[in-house]
Amino acid sequence: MSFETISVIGLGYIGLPTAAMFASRKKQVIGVDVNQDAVDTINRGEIHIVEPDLDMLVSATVQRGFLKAVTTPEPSDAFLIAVPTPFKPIDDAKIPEPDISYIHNAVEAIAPVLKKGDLVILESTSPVGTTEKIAQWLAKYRQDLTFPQQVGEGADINIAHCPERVLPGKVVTELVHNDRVIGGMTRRCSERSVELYKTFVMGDCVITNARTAEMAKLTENSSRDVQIAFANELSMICDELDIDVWELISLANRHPRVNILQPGPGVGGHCIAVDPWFIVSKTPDIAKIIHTARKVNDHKPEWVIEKVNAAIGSYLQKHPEKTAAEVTIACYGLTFKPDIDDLRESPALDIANTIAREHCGEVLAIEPNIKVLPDTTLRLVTIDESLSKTDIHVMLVDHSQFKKIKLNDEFVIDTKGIW
Ligand code: SAJ
Repeated sequence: MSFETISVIGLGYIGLPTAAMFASRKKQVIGVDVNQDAVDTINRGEIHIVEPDLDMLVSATVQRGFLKAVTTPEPSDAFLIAVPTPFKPIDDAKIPEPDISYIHNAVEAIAPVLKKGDLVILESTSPVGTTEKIAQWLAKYRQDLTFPQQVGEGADINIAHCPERVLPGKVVTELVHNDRVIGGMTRRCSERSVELYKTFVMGDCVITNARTAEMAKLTENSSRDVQIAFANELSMICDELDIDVWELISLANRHPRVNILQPGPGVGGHCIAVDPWFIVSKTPDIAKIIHTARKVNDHKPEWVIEKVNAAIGSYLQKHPEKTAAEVTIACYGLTFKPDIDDLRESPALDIANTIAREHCGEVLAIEPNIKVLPDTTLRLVTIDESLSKTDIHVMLVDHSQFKKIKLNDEFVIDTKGIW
């Protein structure tokens, strides 16, 4: 049986582009989201997130009648779950625990409309064992249907984990061209999933089991986190030893088997700073490197703030006629990485907010990708205004606009090495 109607549960950074991609291949796509505003926006052919080329895709598919958004699931041949999997609020002493309640809610919502032959795919990054949990929850809600854990290959409902792996800012291209890991609970579950993704995926669809697929996704992001932690640790060591870390890394990377990533103000976003905890919380006694990398990356913003405080001290020593209240600090960039508008888990935003809270003088923010700042005392200014009045410049995100700035000032903290 082929897939005529496909539902995508969760219309965020992954769900909406995925829904639009299926719709662009002339599938009937039903996007489901609990956020009525997002649903209304999409049904007008507009988008509520920023992602290159997504606006055209959504507008065209809605206009042609292939994509619609609703708040309650409707019957479909396949259901893709792409809801957030954050971690629970923690007290400092503990390891953050994943929060899979959004997945549970999504499963509860689709259960009543499931029918024999349907495929359920978990796309959200999830702790190992979540796909099996979904199967158990569904079996509890729908005792009239059979599931892979009960009958194996011949189950009424097929279930798989196919983690999303696309890079924010390049989602539309990467959805089509990246390889996909397909972790079915049975061979049949995997084969049905490959059939579905082959609607638009040009990369390879590589089959494994659900647990390995869950771990593959967590491993990819943890590997990057560990590599960035190495770069961040080097940057702090080099500062202590008076060595230019950027020059050091470019020299070391000339070795044919060395490829060190770039240090920065810390690691942000909703993936790399979160997913490694899903491994650490499951295997806390074994996941030592992954845990330490998280701690190194999470510590980096504090280190940057210490550098800013030291710079204020040096500035006042050099300008004894001034008081701290007369020192203006500018923070360049607030998003979690360059050339996007996403502030989630952004170390740059945390650093800028902390400086604004602790410094008695003026703190400016320059963020070309954001028009209105969320709850903060920072004042958004243009690059020109900042250059005309700032005493201490703090480079936090290497947006393309900032690379053109030529600074001759003495008091510069450049966490990205672009000046
Ligand atoms: N960063 C550095 N130094 C570097 C590279 C990145 O400090 O050399 C920082 C960035 O500034 C940012 C954070 O790391 O704060 C994460 O940025 P990123 O570009 O590495 O990754 P994300 O979070 O945008 O997307 C990642 C991707 N995963 C991998 O590259 C292994 C993407 O493919 C995943 O789909 C995505 O996570 C996800 O949704 O899980």
